[in-house]
Amino acid sequence: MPPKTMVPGDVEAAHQAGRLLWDAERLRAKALEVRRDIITLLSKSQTGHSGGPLSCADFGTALFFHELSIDPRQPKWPERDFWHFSIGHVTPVIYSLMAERGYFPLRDLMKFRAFDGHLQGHPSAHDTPGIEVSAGSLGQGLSVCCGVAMAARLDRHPRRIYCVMGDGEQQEGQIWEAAMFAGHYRLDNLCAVIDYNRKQIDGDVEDIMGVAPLADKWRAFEWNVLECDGHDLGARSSRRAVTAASPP
Ligand SMILES: Cc1ncc(C[n+]2csc(CCOP(=O)(O)OP(=O)(O)O)c2C)c(N)n1
Ligand SMILES: [Mg+2]
Repeated sequence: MPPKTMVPGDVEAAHQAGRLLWDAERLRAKALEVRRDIITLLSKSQTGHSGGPLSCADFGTALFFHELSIDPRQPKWPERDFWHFSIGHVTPVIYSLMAERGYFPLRDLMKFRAFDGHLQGHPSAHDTPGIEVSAGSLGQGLSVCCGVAMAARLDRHPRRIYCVMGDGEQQEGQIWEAAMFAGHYRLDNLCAVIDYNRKQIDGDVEDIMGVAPLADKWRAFEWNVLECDGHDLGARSSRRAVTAASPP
């Protein structure tokens, strides 16, 4: 059965502060809107990546509309969870999730990569309120998130920290230093999500420089790893994906 279309009240509900904990039906409907936004903004701007954004659309919706405790009207809300897409090239999905959640108006998506807009091709903390850290150079995000997670622990701040990475990105050496750090220091407030879509720009990840067996590698770095279908919003697997993949 196709997901229901959004009812007007859902727009206001989507902009609420805190952790939304939406159920699978609402998540499916919102994920469809996110996919529509991605295609629309890419068609309008005639520039940008499509593959990575679309493969993040479903678990990304679970992250923003079920899991994260944030206040889109106050991006710097001191109590907020910290989220970061280390794969900066997936801005079409990042900006769609932000707009649908209420960080800025949906119409701004039509100015993706425009000189008179605030949505750069890669996320810029200087231009877009809500983007915590600029990104684009692969491999750096988990290190940033380790620092934020360690700081939260030292401050006794209850926030959780979420880092989204790509599978091709796993070829970057810096990720493994950060993985080792998180495992050693048992950063249990840190959750890493890897979009294992088996593709990167130049082709299949396994042909270019294989990352398999990826889950076993992370387990060897002392992480609690959960493998699931990031498009399946019904079986709680995407929800579990954004809550469980963290060091024990
Ligand atoms: C350090 C660095 N090297 C190369 C690139 C160019 N680049 C942008 S996206 C991408 C592919 C990344 O693959 P993956 O992590 O699987 O993301 P997906 O293509 O699946 O979205 C590359 C190599 C980059 N942004 N940063
Ligand atoms: Mg990939």
